[in-house]
Amino acid sequence: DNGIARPKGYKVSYHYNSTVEDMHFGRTHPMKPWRLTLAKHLILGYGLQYAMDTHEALPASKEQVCAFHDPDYVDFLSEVAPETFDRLCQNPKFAKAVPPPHDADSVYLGPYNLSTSPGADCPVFADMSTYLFLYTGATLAASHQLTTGQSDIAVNWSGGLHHAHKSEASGFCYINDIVLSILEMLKVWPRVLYIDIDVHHGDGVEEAFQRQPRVMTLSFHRFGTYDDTGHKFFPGTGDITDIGLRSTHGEHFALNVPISSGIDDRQYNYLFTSVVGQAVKAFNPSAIVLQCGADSLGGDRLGQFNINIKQHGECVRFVKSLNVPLLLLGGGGYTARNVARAWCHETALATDNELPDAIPLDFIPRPEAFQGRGHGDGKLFPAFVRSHPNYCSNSDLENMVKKIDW
Ligand code: ZLM
Ligand code: CA
Ligand code: ZN
Repeated sequence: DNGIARPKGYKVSYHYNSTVEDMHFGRTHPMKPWRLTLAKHLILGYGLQYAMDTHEALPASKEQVCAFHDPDYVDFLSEVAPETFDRLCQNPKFAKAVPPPHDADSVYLGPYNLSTSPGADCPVFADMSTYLFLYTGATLAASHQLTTGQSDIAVNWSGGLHHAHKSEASGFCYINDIVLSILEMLKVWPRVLYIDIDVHHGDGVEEAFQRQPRVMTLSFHRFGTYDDTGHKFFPGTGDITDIGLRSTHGEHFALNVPISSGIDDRQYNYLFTSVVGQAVKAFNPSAIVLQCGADSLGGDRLGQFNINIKQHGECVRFVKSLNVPLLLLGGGGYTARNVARAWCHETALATDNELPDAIPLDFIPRPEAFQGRGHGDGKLFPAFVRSHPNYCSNSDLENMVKKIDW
């Protein structure tokens, strides 16, 4: 008996298709879908499948994806593969989407910001269409569970790809499954709150709903320039002054919390609870979508925060305590073993289970991924070495919360 139980009085559904794990963006590309394999191993190793209904996801249809995306872009995504890319680029329907040559990196960019060059953010890789339509199908199935009242919390760790635009891929994101799920929710609920704790700004979701007062978007993210290069942290948008378009009544429906590198648990918790608390009070959401990007964790390959797994989870706990239908999605996360830890812990929180710190190493296929110094010593909540100097002063954070108050 592993002590794992179903939550009392509410239902959790888990949406996933293991096929996504086998995808490769490229050998050294930071996005590693096999982080989802590690997450699955921990979730099954701890026995959390007994606490929720697990659903095998089916691919989204082209029609479903066209609810937000441009139909030509969707055609391109459904047909593209490394072998078909050059031929598709010759098709006049797609030729118009080719951007001017990009000089920042010496990477050739094709239509829709896609590229077969391995150095690109959004490469064309083998079986890419399968991957895209599956993570989207899982998010749509999860939101369907919520809108039909069959689940109170629905989870898809393979989704949460917040940078994709209507007719352009961006920042490892091709189909914006978040926008598609919110559009479904708007069919049954008056107001949807979107919260994004990925270390990057949730620009694609914010942009899609800038004229929709029934959706409030709120992103916490690293903002500013790198010390060494002076380049902007991706995507460069989401300053505190970015509040979306104002309605005729003067209200605004986008909130952004730009953060410097090195923020610690206590500071992040202060920002999150203050700002989310205010947003919920003012907006009174009927449902919430929480993008749980794990690149905000300390030790992430791309992120620059010092957040521990417990604090990342506290954001989920806080949002769950608001007791409205909740969609939990993944997103970024580039140190695979920690992504797996965070999303396993958050699956436990969703189902009201508390997990022991000692990972059940005998019950997982690849225990070495979580063992040894530097890999977290077999613990679910290892202490991260504080890897980034903290540039966040308490007074700056307090002033930011005051500015956001309305
Ligand atoms: N170059 N390879 C977060 C999306 C972050 C834009 C600078 C491409 C990388 C990165 C790609 C193998 C989410 C930018 C970067 C290099 C223009 C970003 C391929 C390393 C590699 O080694 C790499 C050769 C690659 C990409 C690093 N790209 C780091 N940061 C960002 C996008 C997505 O977490 O928010 C949600 C899933 N892109 O900074 C450049 C400006 C492209
Ligand atoms: Ca964010
Ligand atoms: Zn990110």
